[in-house]
Amino acid sequence: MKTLILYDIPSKLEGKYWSDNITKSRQVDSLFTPAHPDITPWSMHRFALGYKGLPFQVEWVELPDIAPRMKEIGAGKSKLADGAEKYTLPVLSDPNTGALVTDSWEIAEYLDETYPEKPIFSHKSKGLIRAFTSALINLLQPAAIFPIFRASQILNERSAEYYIATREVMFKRRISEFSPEGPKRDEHWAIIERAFTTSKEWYVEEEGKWLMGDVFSYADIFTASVLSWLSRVLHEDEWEKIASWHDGRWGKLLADVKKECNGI
Ligand SMILES: N[C@@H](CCC(=O)N[C@@H](CS)C(=O)NCC(=O)O)C(=O)O
Repeated sequence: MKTLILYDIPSKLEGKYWSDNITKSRQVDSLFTPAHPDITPWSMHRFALGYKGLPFQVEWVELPDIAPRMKEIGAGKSKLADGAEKYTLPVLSDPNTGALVTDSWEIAEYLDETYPEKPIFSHKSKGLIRAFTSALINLLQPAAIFPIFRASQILNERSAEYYIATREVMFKRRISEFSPEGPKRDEHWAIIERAFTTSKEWYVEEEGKWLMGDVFSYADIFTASVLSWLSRVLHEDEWEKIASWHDGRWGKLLADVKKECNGI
């Protein structure tokens, strides 16, 4: 089997990946106002590839190089919330089939259809999982600007410059005003905590560590991707706080998903 290629954006962090900036796949775009970027915890692809045991390598592309590089390889654009189209990552190239897939949700669907052996959308759950991912993102969306602010601090210089400039336009404010310490930051924390409290209520509906009880699915990959993103971009003490909520549930879920996905 030939190695799949995942195009991803590097960071200064060890291992480079940070995934998840807040951008989200097509299925939730329509729920967002253009002023707010959506959430795409990209680790989802790493997790999905790892879960299925597919060999892959990452080609790192700095943010300002995404459009020229994607044009060069012939990748498609993503549709944004406002209907505009833009070259974005992640993009997956599969030399086994010749497929070149843009957009997180499309990548997840492609992987499950092409490599069905260990399904991530079993029991005809795709529609429900899509609704779940939208719901989770919408809970977090109003606080996304806080991790976005932190993400600007972990990118390599060229990407950081591009990211700050484009996100300042997107949010119509200076980066220093994204999540200033004090009441604004506290509000962001309260939103994040509420989002995870609601998620916990969804998770405890079934017995077992996964959202679907004993059945591992893309829903868990997605939740873990959000957690992975937070764990990468936030400061250590900030991530520790989230990891410890609800008796350590979120730190444990991330560790469990990583294990399930062969250590990815
Ligand atoms: N709907 C796409 C959105 C992906 C997305 O927005 N990616 C951002 C990551 S920062 C991107 O590549 N942005 C390019 C840019 O800002 O120019 C998906 O879910 O894959």
